[in-house]
Amino acid sequence: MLQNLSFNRPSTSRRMVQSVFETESLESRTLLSAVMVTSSADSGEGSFRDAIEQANADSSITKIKFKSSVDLVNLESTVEFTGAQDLKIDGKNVTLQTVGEDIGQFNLFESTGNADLSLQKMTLIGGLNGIYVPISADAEGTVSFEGKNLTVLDSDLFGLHIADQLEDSDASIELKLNKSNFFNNGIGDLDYDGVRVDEGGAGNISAEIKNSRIDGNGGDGLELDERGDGSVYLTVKNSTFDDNGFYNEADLDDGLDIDEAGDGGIYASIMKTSLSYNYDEGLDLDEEGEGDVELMLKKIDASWNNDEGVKLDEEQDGDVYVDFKNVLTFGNANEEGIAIEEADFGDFFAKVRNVDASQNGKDGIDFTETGEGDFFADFKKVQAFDNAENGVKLEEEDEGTLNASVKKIVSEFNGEYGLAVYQETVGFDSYGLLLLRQASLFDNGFGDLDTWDVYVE
Ligand SMILES: [Ca+2]
Ligand SMILES: [Ca+2]
Ligand SMILES: [Ca+2]
Ligand SMILES: [Ca+2]
Repeated sequence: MLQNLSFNRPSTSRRMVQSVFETESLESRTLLSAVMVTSSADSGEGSFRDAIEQANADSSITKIKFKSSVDLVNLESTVEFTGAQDLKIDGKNVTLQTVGEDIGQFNLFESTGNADLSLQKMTLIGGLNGIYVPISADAEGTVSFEGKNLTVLDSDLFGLHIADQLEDSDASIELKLNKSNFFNNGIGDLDYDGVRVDEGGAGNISAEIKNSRIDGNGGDGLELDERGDGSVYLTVKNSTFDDNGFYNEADLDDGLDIDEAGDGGIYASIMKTSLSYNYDEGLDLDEEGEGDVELMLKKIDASWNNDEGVKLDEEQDGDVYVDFKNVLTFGNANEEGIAIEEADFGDFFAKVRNVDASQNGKDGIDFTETGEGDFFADFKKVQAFDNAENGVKLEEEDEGTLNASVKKIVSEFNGEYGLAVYQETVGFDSYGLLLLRQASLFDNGFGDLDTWDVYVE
């Protein structure tokens, strides 16, 4: 059943009204921009499948809306949107699911025409992938996916997979999630995540995650994998990436994992977010090839992970800038609370305010700059209690110098040093400098302060 819903949009309706007056014999077909789903059946008139088939055949259809009485659809095969036009689906809180022998057998929804998609008020349960968006070679510009009040549960493989490494298109990928949930996906095989974006060829990944829960998935909660030219831009606010990575003991996974390779950097800003109880790292950033990393963390809890709470590796040309404020990283069992390494050419700038890194399996905080380049560390109000190794370790290696300011640090009862600050002097390097103020360093196993080639002021 087709219904004209265009009149919900004032600008369109004005145009429509005008055109009705202008051309009295207007064909009804030109008014069909939306289709209503009125049937809970898998297929046939009024079904979701029928609505998508109409959109596949008619690129003027850009909206599909469920009638609110349609609240549960048992799908018997994949619903595939092949159109290239923008498509907005308003599920009105519908659940699309598999039952019986169909559970985990096919993708619930696929979009194969490089369309910009917006899905809202929908729950998808028990697919092979919940939502699969393969990008083809001819995609250009930006392919966007927006989920609002979107929930994907119990997928064998990915909850949501946007795949641009199949044909490495020139297009960028944009992902926006708001009030969305991805739970218990990746339960049928190794290394399948709640949400995965694979970006290949030219183009960036831009992702904005707000008010969302990406918890309890077998692989990573969210993985952004960017290859070739292009960067990763990520904003996260008020979300959780907890309890992910349990599927395989030999290959445990993270809360939030970003891998960036080739030219381009990682620019991530994460606020009011939990990255805890994951089986590998809470937050894991790897940047290879040319490019910088800028990481801003504010009001973050990255605790009780098996490995690091926060881990960042920058491996080749490029700098690292981190700005951390109000970060708790506690009880990460086998590794550091926060571990960052800047390698090869490039500098490392670290501003740290009000961070508590305690009871971790190695150091509380371990920042290392290696290869050519300098290290600037500005720490204020840091607590590090009872870590198995050092409370805080700052290390500059190879060419370059260290310039550190550490104020109001409380670092006690750690297994090795309370504060360890090291520079390796090479060639004409001068000694490093540590400005230390209001430090409370007591009862650390190897000693309270240890330095090499650093003047302490
Ligand atoms: Ca691309
Ligand atoms: Ca890249
Ligand atoms: Ca570097
Ligand atoms: Ca250096």
